[in-house]
Amino acid sequence: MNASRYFRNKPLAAYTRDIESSELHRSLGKWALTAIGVGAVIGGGIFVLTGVAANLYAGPALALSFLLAGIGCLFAAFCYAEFASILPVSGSAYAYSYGTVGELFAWFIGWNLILEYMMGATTVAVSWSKYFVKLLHMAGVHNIPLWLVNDPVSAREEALRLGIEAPVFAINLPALLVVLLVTWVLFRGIRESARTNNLIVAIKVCAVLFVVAVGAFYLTPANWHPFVPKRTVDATGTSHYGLPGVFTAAGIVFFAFIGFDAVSTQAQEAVNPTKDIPFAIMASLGICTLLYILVSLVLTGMVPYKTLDLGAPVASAFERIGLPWASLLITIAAVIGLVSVMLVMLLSQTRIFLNMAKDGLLPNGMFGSVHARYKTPWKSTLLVGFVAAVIAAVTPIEKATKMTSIGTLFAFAMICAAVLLLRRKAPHLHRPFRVRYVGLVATLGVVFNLLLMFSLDGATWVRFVVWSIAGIAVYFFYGARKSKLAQTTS
Ligand code: ALA
Repeated sequence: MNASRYFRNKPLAAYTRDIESSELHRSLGKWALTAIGVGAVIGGGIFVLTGVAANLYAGPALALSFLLAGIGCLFAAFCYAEFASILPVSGSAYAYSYGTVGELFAWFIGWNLILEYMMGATTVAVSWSKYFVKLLHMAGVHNIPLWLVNDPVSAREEALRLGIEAPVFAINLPALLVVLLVTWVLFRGIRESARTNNLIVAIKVCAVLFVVAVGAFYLTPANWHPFVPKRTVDATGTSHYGLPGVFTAAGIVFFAFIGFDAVSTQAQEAVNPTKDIPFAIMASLGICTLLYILVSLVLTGMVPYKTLDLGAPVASAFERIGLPWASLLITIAAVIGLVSVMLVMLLSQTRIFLNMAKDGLLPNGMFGSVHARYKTPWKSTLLVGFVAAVIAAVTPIEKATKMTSIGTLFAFAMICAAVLLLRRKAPHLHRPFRVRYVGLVATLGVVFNLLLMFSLDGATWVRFVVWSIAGIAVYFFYGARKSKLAQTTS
C-alpha cells in the first residue's frame, strides 16, 4: 500500500457532488444559524466556570480573560468562516482538512471533534444536573440521595466531605436522562429542533441580559479595585491573580466559547450556506463575547470576587445581594438554557459522522443512513445520544471539561493551519468570505490555540495521547481500507 495515499485530498469537485446529493432539509436562515451558534456557546462556561476563574485566578479582571479567550477564538472563527464559504458541507473541520491536508489528518481531526461535540455535550449534561439539583433544593426538595445525582468518583468525594459512608453504586441520573431527552428531540428532526432551539436560546439570552440589567443597579465600584489583583503563589507553586492569573482564567473560560464552530456543521441544512454560515459564525462569537464581558463586569462589580460561588456563581451572586427571586429565575433559565448546548453539540456530532460515513471512513449503514420521514441521521443520533448519556452518568465534570477543551483547541489550531495551506494550494479558488492578512491571523490562531493546549495538565495530555492513538488504530483498521477515496484512486 502506498503511504502517500494517506495524504491524498478529497477533490474539491467531490464536495459539490456531496452538496447536491444531500438528503437533508434546507430550512435554516442566517438568524436561525446564529441562534444555533449562540445556543451552543452560552452554557456551562458562563453559568459555572466564571466562579472558579474569577475567585481563584483573575479577580475583577475576569472580563479581560474573556476578552483574551474571545480573541483567540476569533482567529479560528475567521478561518472557519473562510472554509465554510468555500466548502458549505456539514463535515466542518473534518471536511475542510480532507480537502486540503489529506485523509489521515482529516480522520484525526474528525476523531478529535468527537471530544469537542460528544464530550462537550456530556460536560454540559453534568453541569445541567448540578443546576437541576439546585433547582430542586430551591423548590424544597432536599435529601436527594448522593448516589442518584453523582458519578461514582464525585459521589465518593462528596460522601467524604460530608463525613458519611460512601455509596457502593452511583449514577448521575439527571445527566443521563437529559441527554436521552435531547436525543429524542434530535431524532424527530431538525425543523422541530430548530424551533425548540430558538425558544431556548431566547430564554437564555434574556437571562443573561437580565443578569446585566438588574445587576447593573447593584454595582459597588470598590469591588473592581484593584482590577488586576496582586499576584500570589500557593504552596503547590500555582499562580493566582496578576497577569499569569488572567491567562490561566482565559484557559478556563475558553470552554465558554466552544460551540460557535458548530454552525459550520449545519451547512447542508442552510438555505444560503456560503454567505450565512460565515455570518452566523462571526455573529454568534461576537454576541457571546460581548455578553460574557458584560456579565463578568457585573458579577465582579456586584460582589467581592472572593465571595463568588464556585458551583453556581451567577445565581448565588444574586442571592448574596438579597434577590432570591432573581436567583431562582436565573437557575430556571440555566436549566432550560443548557439544554440547547447539548442539542447543538449532539446535532453537530451526528452531522460530522454523516460526512465521515459518506467518505467511507465510518460504516455507512450506521452513520450515514437518513430517516425516510424525519430526514435525520437517526441511527447515528440514537447511538451518539446513548453513548453520551452513559458517559455523562459516570464521568466527573473536570475530566470531561478538559478533554473537551484539548480536543477543540487541537481542531482550532489545525483549521488555522489548513486555511493557509489551501491558500497556497488553490490561490484562485472562489472564496465568498476571505480572511484578511491570512498569514498573520492563521499563524496567531495556531500559536494561540497550541499555547492554550499546553496550559492544560499532564493527566489531560496523557488521556489525549491515548485517545489519539486509539483513533489512529481505528483508522488503519477500518477507514484506510474502506475509504472511498482510496478505492477510487488505488
Ligand atoms: N460553550 C459551551 C458551554 O459553555 C460548551 O457550555
